[in-house]
Amino acid sequence: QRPFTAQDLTEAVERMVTAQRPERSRVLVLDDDPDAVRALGAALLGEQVEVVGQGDPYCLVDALAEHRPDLLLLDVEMPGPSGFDLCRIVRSMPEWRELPVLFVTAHSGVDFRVAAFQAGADDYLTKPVLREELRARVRSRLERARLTRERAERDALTGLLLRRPFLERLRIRMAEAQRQGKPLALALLDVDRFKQVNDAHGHLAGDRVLMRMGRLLAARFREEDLRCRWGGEEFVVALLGERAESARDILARTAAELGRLDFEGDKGESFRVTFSAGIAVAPQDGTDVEALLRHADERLYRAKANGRNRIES
Ligand code: GH3
Ligand code: MG
Ligand code: MG
Ligand code: MG
Ligand code: MG
Repeated sequence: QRPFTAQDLTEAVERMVTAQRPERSRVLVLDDDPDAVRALGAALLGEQVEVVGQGDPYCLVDALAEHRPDLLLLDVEMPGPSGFDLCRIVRSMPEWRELPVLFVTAHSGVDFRVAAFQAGADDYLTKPVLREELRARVRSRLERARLTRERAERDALTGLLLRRPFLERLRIRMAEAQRQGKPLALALLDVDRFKQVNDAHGHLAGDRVLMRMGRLLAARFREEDLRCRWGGEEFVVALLGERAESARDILARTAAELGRLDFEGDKGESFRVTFSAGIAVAPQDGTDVEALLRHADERLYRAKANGRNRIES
């Protein structure tokens, strides 16, 4: 065992801080009045947001591309296109269709408010804006948007990460592991003879197996282990550091646990399932995602060829 160093402590504290600190969101304020932009920025001071101002309504599309905001505060009366026109444009852009848009305007008439929502607004505030109310509304919109994004990254059946968000996180994790000189294990899991499970016991029973796999991977692995539904009845797990060394044991325990479960088929019959897995480890098997996946896949193939219900590493 290596002694615990000051560097370890710094890293541990950093991890705690980053884990607690939600990612800073970006708010774009579009208002032709610079004082209004400044006032909104000041009102949001101290929130976990970065505020970017834009005074020219013709620059909205460019500003979206440049700043990639999580929320838009929009004025109504501007020279050129009105805030309503701009909101309709935002709603017509596939990439920004779901961007939270809050109108902030001096107009308080009901016709204006109705027009705002017809243009696609999410919320409407009148100037002078009450600071606490603005903060509360912005916070609530951002939180909602974050949950929507999070759900979009996960598979509905198993609750595990989808392939793309998984790969994004994995690339970051691999670079980290390499920098810190830590190993990283990648395991590819594939349910054995799953087509037969569906054929013999019904698709719904098959779905229940996949759901159970998702729960098992969620329970037996840690959030930082990155668990993904790769597709169909295939899953990928990435384990970092000391857990990479014991990846095989962890997977063997998971396999044993799955093997003990009784599933119910569509005629009330009970059945059991197994999986096969291939493990590849960085840096021995390579230091990029593609190399690891290739090795893990070869070993998974070997596990299948050698009779299934096996883990090859
Ligand atoms: P092997 O042991 O070689 O992996 O055989 P297998 O039958 O598991 O492999 P194969 O790739 O031939 O079949 C996978 C099956 O998984 C085929 C497909 O219909 C089924 N499948 C994929 N996604 C789902 C799903 O979401 N639900 C259910 N019930 N079945 C699925
Ligand atoms: Mg104005
Ligand atoms: Mg398969
Ligand atoms: Mg299979
Ligand atoms: Mg197959």
